[in-house]
Amino acid sequence: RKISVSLMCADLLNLESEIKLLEKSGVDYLHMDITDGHLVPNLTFGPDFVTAMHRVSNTPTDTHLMVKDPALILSKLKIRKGDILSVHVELDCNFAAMSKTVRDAGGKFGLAINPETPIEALEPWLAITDVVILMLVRPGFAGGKLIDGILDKVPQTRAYLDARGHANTLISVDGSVSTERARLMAGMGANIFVGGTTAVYRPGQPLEQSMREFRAAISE
Ligand code: S6P
Ligand code: MG
Repeated sequence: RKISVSLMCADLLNLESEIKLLEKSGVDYLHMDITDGHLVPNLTFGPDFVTAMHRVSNTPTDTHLMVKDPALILSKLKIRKGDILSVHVELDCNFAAMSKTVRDAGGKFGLAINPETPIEALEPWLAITDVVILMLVRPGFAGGKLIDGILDKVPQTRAYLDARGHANTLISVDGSVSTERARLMAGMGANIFVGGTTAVYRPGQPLEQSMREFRAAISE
């Protein structure tokens, strides 16, 4: 099981030292939310930012594109071996071509799925998908509210994937993941846990301690 920390929740004016601190605390992925102000009403990071980050860190990036034209953004990103690149399944675009680009570079292709989207939307893309990101909040912002009952989607997705011969497809959970919810979802079959303001950047508690608690919760 892996921890992916959302950098939009870090101290944005000191990201290099924030990344170093996360690495010392055992982070597995750096989660980069890229938004365009259209698919979701927010602006966060862009592809040049990810490129700059790669100059100071070898930690795999877990890039989550919340944009209307993910192929355009992907064309501006360099995928490294082990990186994850995810796009939203609700979009009408050429997922097969994007998956091929990502996999050819040694990365993993992910499909992110909004709370209200049924998991059956994944059906046509199962063979080209390595990671399913289950959104537990409405996408776009850190500190969002957990959607009622959404945790049930974790075991449902696990069963859905297993039944279709995709037991190796990873499940990532994103949005309002607390240490306690992570513990529950680990037991339900989630593999990657995105930590933000809820689990990692907790007021009044050192990051190292939050990371230790987060790790312990998903390791049980
Ligand atoms: C939400 C985004 C997420 C957030 C994450 C932050 O649109 O895709 O990756 O960065 O949810 O964590 P938290 O604990 O503040 O929700
Ligand atoms: Mg995200």
